[in-house]
Amino acid sequence: MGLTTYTAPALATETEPREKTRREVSQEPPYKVILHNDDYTPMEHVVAVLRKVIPRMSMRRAVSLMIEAHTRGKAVVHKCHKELAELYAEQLKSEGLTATIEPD
Ligand code: TYC
Repeated sequence: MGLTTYTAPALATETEPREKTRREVSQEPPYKVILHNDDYTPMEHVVAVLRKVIPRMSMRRAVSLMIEAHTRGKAVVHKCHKELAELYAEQLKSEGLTATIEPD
């Protein structure tokens, strides 16, 4: 007979795309945790509290943020979703610091 119909086997690249890989990306709007300066809290206490409250806060970064708040009046110490920002601000305040949150 005539020509044999030849159907190429589907290449891997021609198969149905797999479901999109799901990633752990927050859908929640970011908030800033802001540390404010004051005239009385010892610098060492500010550094210690930052390291106690904010996850993965290095000594170097805590000192730098404390100095920024001390010299400029305030410093953004963390960004995260609103509930967590509220928690960190409350914990900073319960240790005697002044902290607020605001949308990023
Ligand atoms: N200003 C304080 C002092 O001179 C130190 C300080 C720094 C306090 C940062 C609060 O968020 C702050 N002892």
